[in-house]
Amino acid sequence: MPKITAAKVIVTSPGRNFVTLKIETDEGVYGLGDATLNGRELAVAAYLNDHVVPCLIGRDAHRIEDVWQFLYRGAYWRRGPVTMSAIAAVDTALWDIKGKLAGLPVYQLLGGACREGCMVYGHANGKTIEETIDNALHYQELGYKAIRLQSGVPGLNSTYGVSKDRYFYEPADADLPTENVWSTSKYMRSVPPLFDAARDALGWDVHLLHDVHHRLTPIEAGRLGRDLEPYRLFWMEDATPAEGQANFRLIRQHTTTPLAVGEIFNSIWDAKQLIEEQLIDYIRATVVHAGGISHLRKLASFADLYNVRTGCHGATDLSPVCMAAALHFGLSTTNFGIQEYMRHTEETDAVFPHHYRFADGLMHPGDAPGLGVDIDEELAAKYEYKRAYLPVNRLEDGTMFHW
Ligand code: GCO
Ligand code: MG
Repeated sequence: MPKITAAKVIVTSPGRNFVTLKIETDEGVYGLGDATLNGRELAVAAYLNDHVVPCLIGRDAHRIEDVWQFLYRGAYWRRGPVTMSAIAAVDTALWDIKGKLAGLPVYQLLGGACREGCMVYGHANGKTIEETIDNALHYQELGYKAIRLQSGVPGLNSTYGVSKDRYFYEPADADLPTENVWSTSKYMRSVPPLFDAARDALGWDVHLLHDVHHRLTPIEAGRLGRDLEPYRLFWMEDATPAEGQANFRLIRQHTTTPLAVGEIFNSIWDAKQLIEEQLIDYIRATVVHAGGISHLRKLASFADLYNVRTGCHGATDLSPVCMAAALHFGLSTTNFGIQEYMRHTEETDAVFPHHYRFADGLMHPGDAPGLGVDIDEELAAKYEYKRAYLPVNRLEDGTMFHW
């Protein structure tokens, strides 16, 4: 049996913070797992260092499910983003090790490819509709089959999803949280014209997506979904906060626009009712925040019974290690729907050399044994952790609101 001999937590900030777990074995093979929790990175690093790593030493690296259950049931305190990101990192690293020892890419261990590649969506955004459409046309030229559109809201200074950079959307950019101002009525008026213009400019062969970022009440979301029906969206994301899963019943009663939710979920229990009652069409939980490849597979199999497909979160705060894991998962999961893809900066790509590739709107994890992603530790050590927060949001009268 390959015995775990060491595990270390690597914190690096090549443009943004990442936490990576590296598990070593006595067979000379190591595995990597992403443990990044945006804006709360050091909590997971401490959880791993202080409470998980000591329990790993000496264990059989092949017993992925047993280790998962040990960390989940054994902690007594179940679920939660910190715990589940830590467990995810261990789980992902162990799949990486198993693949390397078997000489196979992880997707082969998960049942093999169900498709040629994973359809991904890119992010087009701009301060104005024109700028957003211009950006979307560029993605179309690059071969993307699906594009998410976010545009500035007239009358508001800054809007979620509208980046300072053409390719990289990075909201966690301040030493203390930036405060933004929000108006639901201004926002609601601004979205249908964006998609109207988008269909005129981009045609009907491209999938269009939009992220509401948990900012509407269920009835407001129902109205927006209905207003967007003529533009046939691929999905409307995070229409309302999903802690109360039954909230989605009301949205469903009012619109046929497909619904996606779950980037902040960390367990199958967060989505149970949403899936069983078919209140959503896509589940966005992903490898790093939802307990790793093992737990996500259970979630996807459950979702498959209810016609819900996957649409994993893939923003820049999910490291290339998570991206690779998500692609192995997506390639081998029958009810895969789409994968979010926000390109990482060159600095990040240099710290995490990887085999995954993009062509014609699809991504493939590559055929290197394991996950096919590595970490250049010497380079990683050059980028020191830098505290960075996500912004917060207030209504125009100063009331604290959802970000
Ligand atoms: C998305 C997300 C991100 C998150 C970010 C939080 O759809 O990609 O909403 O932009 O806000 O990943 O860390
Ligand atoms: Mg989102």
